[in-house]
Amino acid sequence: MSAFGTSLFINGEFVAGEGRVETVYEPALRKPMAEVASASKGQIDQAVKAASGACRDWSQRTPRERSAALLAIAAAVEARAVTLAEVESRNAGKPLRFVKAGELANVADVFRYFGTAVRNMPAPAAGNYRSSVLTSLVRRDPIGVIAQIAPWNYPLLMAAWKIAPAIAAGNAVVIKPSELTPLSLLALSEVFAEILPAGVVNVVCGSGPDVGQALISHDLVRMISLTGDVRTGRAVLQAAAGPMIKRTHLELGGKAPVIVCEDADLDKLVETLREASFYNAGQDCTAACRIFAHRNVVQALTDKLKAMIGSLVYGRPERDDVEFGPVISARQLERVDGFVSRARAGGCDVMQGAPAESDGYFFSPTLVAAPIEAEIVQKEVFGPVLSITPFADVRTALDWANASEYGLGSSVWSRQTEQAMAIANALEYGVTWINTHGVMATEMPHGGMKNSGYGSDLSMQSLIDYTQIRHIMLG
Ligand code: TXE
Repeated sequence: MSAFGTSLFINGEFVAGEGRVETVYEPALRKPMAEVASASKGQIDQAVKAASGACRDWSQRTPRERSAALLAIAAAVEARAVTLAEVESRNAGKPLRFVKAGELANVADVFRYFGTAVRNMPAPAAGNYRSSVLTSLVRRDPIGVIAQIAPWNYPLLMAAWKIAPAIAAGNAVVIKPSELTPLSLLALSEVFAEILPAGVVNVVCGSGPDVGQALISHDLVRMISLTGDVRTGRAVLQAAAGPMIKRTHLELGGKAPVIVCEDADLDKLVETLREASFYNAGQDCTAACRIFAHRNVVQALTDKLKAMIGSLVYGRPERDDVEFGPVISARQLERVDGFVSRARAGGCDVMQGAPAESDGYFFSPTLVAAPIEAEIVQKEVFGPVLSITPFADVRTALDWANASEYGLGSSVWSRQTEQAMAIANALEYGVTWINTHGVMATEMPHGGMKNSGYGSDLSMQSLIDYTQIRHIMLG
């Protein structure tokens, strides 16, 4: 049975939600796209119990068997890439050509990578550390039921980042997509229904405070993984400190600084920022959103950025010439507009690209020249907005970057490798790029520091994060 738009996926079956009905919008049109009935409290309980039951068998499967399932999911994603991309593009407002060629390929790659990685996890050591016993073994075991809360900016890709390592490691999951973008994960659940044993992956839809909160508070949940706002991260930590203590894995956004030294290649930088700042309408936790530029190059850089922003093409996601689409919702549009309006009212110089079409939640690409203390330089805007602030010496730029509450993505631009490396080493950020920005590799860890959270997505490290280390001593 098709899940699209109307169902939950619990214990291998598509079932109608018994909770509140949420209208899901198409942001490029400001129009409803589907009605999705949320999970009731009883259905959340059923999903968690289904995961708990499925875990008993799934956790005992060999890496080879689990790997085969993940590789089959990757192939099925590729076979359905066009349909999945169309759903994702309409619901999240992303240019269809990028979703087809980039994001869906990455979803398949993530399942394929973790399907391979789990067979390459080294067996932990055995040894003897006391004369009175025979040996000590270290095991890396699954944790159990993982509650996963996914965001709306990359609905399917973030779901893949969460589900693939968790099930590869032998856990079972109950995942809640964002109430704004549940449709692509419901469509992908048809693949889970065909390939995975019932209960290994369960999908419950609904709002954060309602369905999300009930899910993360459930006593059978052993770990909570979230990609979302800092405020939501705090709700997760509180739920984790309930009657049953839970592990947590948090990715809570960022405010990526771009430190531009006097000798930086400005043309390469501007070409990179075209995508690194504006892909997905800037709704990206590592988006290059605040430039700290040496005062001797700030004017030249501002001129080049203005020209680039003036040439950016944005609009309806099905057009094959657009670089980005609308922001996700009326609320996000209001939020982004609020930041820019307050910057303008506070005396910042605001430069914008082509005016936005009014039929969708579009926001014109924007450059704001602002002092370091301005709200727009300090807070996560999550829209197609870039700020630029001059500095006199690199030490100041480094101090500004490290004073941030966030610590996820950052980049350094300099032709002198030693200078760039010294700055990169001193940055308190989980990811630092040198002379590039925003490039990801499935094999490399992605995660933050400070209010950006902790725990790694992608890489062998993520697989390790979804396991529990155990010691068994043989007397
Ligand atoms: O996030 P929420 P919002 C940042 C970004 C954005 C801001 C607000 O700055 O402008 O957050 O976005 C679920 N228990 N990021 O309000 O609410 C929610 O249903 C359990 C950065 O939309 O955190 C959704 O599934 N779940 C970010 C998910 O949390 C709860 C991605 C994320 O939405 C919950 C998204 C609760 N009490 C926003 N409350 C990134 N790190 O990339 C909410 N949720």
